[in-house]
Amino acid sequence: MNIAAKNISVAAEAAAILEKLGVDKALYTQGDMPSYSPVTGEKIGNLKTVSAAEAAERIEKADAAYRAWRLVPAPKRGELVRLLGEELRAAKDDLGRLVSIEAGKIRSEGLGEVQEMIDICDFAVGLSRQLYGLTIATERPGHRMMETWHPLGVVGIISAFNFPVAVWSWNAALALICGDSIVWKPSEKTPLTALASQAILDRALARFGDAPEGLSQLLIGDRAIGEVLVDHPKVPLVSATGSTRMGRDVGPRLAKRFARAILELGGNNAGIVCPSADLDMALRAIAFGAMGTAGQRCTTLRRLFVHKSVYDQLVPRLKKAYQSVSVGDPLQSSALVGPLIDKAAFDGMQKAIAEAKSHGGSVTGGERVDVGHADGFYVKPALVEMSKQAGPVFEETFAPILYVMPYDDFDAVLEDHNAVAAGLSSSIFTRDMQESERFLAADGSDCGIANVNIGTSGAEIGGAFGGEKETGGGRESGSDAWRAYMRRATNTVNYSKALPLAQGVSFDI
Ligand code: UN1
Repeated sequence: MNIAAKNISVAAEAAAILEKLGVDKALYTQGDMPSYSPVTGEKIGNLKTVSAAEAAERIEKADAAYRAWRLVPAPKRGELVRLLGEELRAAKDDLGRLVSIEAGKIRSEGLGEVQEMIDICDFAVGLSRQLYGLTIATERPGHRMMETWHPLGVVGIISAFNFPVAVWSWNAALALICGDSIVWKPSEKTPLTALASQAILDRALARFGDAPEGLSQLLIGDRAIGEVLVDHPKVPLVSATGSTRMGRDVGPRLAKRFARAILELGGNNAGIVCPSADLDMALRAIAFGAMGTAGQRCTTLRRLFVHKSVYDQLVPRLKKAYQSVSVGDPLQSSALVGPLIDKAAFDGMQKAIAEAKSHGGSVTGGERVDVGHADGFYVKPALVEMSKQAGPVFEETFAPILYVMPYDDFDAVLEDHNAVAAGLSSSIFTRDMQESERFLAADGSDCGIANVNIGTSGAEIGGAFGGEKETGGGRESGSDAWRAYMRRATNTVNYSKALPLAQGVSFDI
């Protein structure tokens, strides 16, 4: 098959999936915002965008929908999310393939992303019967104190290209059971999967029957449209996933109007391989964490500290894995590493590698790979041996570069581990309980996610997801992340005939 024929098939395939999922063709063929597949570099859509005025109108509609939705009992709201989970199960293969076409993920990871959506729906359905508030002992006789969790309002969702639909679903599923409406500004790099997800939710809404109109809105557009969402007074919470640079802009804007922010920004995640580590296990975990998704997860393993006593056993094997890993078209091959999202990502990777070399780094891989698509940016993942952290090691480069460094002192390596600006994910490989517990302790890893004997990426939805420092501090997905999507009211009820004041204050008139 020649390249042109392959190119036609990617665009045609995307169109066929969108049609099957019931997306209005005009939305992705008759607009002026082009979208491309990183698989071939081919244009796969011309998206209709919304104007700032239209975006504001949609937010108003979502606000009106919220006002009705908040009165629907939470378990009934859960029924909508249950139906969404069913529709996602039915659409898993198609949506997963569209994720591969649009974000360049290998098939298994495209499907895994949709599975993550299904999982959060299941979680949210259960949660819809568990939005518990506390009953609290009061100091006054004949009183009762409790807290009630109420819906919050319109939840703005800003998502990134690398998890184009799962991160939306984390927010959407929780927001919907919490009684909120949702307005989604997806990445400009992945608008088609957003249209598809909205269509899938529309099916669930149709089956549900009487949900208020406008409960879920989609804003296709550029940064200016994201700003409308961030600045709109009727959006009390914005959950934004993307670069730290984006978060630096979004965070203060939200703070200025006292809106809530859930920020999930950059990661510069590290692993530590200790002397007692199971090296076979560590090797597999490191390979997936560093090379999986072509290094384009916010949880990707980017720094690896290996104890000197096992360095020469592990690192040569790791280098071999880097040399032999299959890089290729995620749709037409069984490759483990697909393309980078675009040329800018490729240029950023080359720049970081050059900088690492200038700091004494020794590089395996990193070169462009020709898979037969002239406009696709495929690379061999890069393993860069450094004597210590320097230059680009301190930055997140959104590409498959793993910096590997030796260590010999545990306290010192913990310090190096925490010496970067981001604080998302981390892992330690050890069979020594003192080391693993120390890593998880208050003076251990400073990240939102700290793992033992598994890699940094591929978190399950059941835990709270997010990180500290320049990662932004937000938590999404499982555990009690739902609380951020609701407002808490503390209620004190006096069922006595007296009016005792708290703190023993007397005020007799
Ligand atoms: C992201 O890269 O923004 O833990 C999210 C993981 C996935 C989610 C990543 N479950 O790698």
